[in-house]
Amino acid sequence: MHRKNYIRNLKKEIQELKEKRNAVILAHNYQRPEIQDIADVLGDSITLSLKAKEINKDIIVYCGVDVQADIAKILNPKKIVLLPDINAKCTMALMLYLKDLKKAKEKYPNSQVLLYTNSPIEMKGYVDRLTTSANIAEVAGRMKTDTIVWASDIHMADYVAEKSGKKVIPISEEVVCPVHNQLSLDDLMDAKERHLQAEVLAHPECLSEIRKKAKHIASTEGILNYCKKSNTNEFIIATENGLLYRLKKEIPNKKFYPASETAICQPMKAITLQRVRDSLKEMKYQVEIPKHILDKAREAIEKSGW
Ligand code: CIZ
Ligand code: SF4
Repeated sequence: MHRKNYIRNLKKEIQELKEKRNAVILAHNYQRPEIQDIADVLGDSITLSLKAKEINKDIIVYCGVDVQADIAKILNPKKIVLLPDINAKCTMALMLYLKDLKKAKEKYPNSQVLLYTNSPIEMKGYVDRLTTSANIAEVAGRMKTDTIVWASDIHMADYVAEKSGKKVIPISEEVVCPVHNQLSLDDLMDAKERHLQAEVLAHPECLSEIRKKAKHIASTEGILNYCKKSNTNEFIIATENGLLYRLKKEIPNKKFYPASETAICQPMKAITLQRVRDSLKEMKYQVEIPKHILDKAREAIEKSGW
């Protein structure tokens, strides 16, 4: 079959199955263009999961990585949440271990633990507070402690310290998002030389030397909103490059350039049209979270104020 027909048929099948199952498709801003095109809602993890609460559908198809689909389930416990590909696992979350978190907590008994959403489910059932990239400053700032044990990316640990003025102790010096960690200052300076008028916008997972060059630091949704409102017409985007598709589509009169051509998250791209179709057809892979973890994680989210 001609490729165009194949894709058109797949999209039609997805649409029909979506209606039959009474489902909504959520897609993270790092998803492939064709997945962004079929999504009912696009966004960062907090936008997607909070919007899903307001949508009266039985099933959520979560196009993103496993650890973000967990948040959708925690906030929508009565709905069925489907992750279309079991291999869509955040590489950074795979570097995190509950035993390292417990060790840090023992070493700093007066601390509170702050966890980033991209983390294993058993850790979400253990912590005091949970944050996404969109609300770090607020959540960290509201914590009634001077010492935060930070259970995630070391570059974000620096960012949390800068934003909150608190002592931030990462549970391991080795945890990074490989996609943002490989985005070098050399790459960024090359992009700046090619696009002299462009403003740099960066994600908090970037190295501090990249963040220092940025006009604005925000989650992917924050970057999109900033570009919509700004009087500037050209931007260099320092994050995973899936976001550029959405920026170009929703803001066609402005120009967007990647800070690095190689900032691509493979697990995010594991979700394909075929996987979404199969997911709706076979009701797989359902996100299941033990009740005690789900309750504890929801409590941490409520205490965090989102
Ligand atoms: O969309 C973002 O900013 C990322 C990468 C994480 C999140 O919080 O969804
Ligand atoms: Fe995980 Fe990094 Fe991919 Fe985000 S970009 S899903 S933090 S590996």
